[in-house]
Amino acid sequence: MSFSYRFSHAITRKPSAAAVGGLRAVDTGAPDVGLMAEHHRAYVSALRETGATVIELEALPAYPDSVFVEDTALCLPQGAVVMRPGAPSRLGEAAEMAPHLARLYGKVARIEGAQSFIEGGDILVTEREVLVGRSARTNAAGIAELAGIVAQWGHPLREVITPPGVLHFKTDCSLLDAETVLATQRLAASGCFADYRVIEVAEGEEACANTIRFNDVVLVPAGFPRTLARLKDAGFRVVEIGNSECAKLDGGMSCLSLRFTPTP
Ligand code: CIR
Repeated sequence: MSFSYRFSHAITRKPSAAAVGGLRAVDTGAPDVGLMAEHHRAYVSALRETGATVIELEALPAYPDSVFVEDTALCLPQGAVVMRPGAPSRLGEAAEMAPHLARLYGKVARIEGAQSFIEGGDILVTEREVLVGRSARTNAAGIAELAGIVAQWGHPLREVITPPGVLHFKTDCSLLDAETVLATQRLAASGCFADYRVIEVAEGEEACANTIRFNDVVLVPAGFPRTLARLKDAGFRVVEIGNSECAKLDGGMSCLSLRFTPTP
């Protein structure tokens, strides 16, 4: 099947000038939005080169973090679930995404509880399960709601822990194929990938853990040569994409797209 890394579609959203005000754990300076847009164009081209249809949504200046579309939804072959981001400034981004997904899937499910919070960055979909990390953005109520929805579609959900101080579960890991994940040493040590083959990012290159396997390529942030070599040695076709500006907002490769194959 390989629904967890082969996709017909992706949705991205262009960055806006408002990205300078995006959320960040540590302020390392404002992102250069011109350079961010250049990196974003390279990202979209790399997705398109795999043969996928990429729907590029217009920038949403009212939401400084809206380039990070992954957090607004979970897309599975059977349906899409609109999230409830735990960051108050990002809640409205999910509502902005819903009609686009409804058009592609016919309808969407939603996380609705007033106390339920969950962001797509905390969700790793593999061929056999949906892993969700509890984090500062994703709580037990949000995870329980999602579990009920995806169970109806035949996907077991396993709750895991996002390492303390790490924004999202997938800040520290990514899926490479049906059996293999790329992970930081700190996340791998938690044991959550005991049933998978793990390739660890090189020490000091933790910011390279967030990649995406998209059809035949793995998109990785540029500037992490030792991890890049590990991926190549393991046989993956790797494309490097500049991420210096999104990194200032704690964003990486997965955050910049929703990836899916809708079956209306
Ligand atoms: C935020 O803090 O929400 C954004 N500045 C970064 C979101 C990154 N998204 C992701 O990892 N899925």
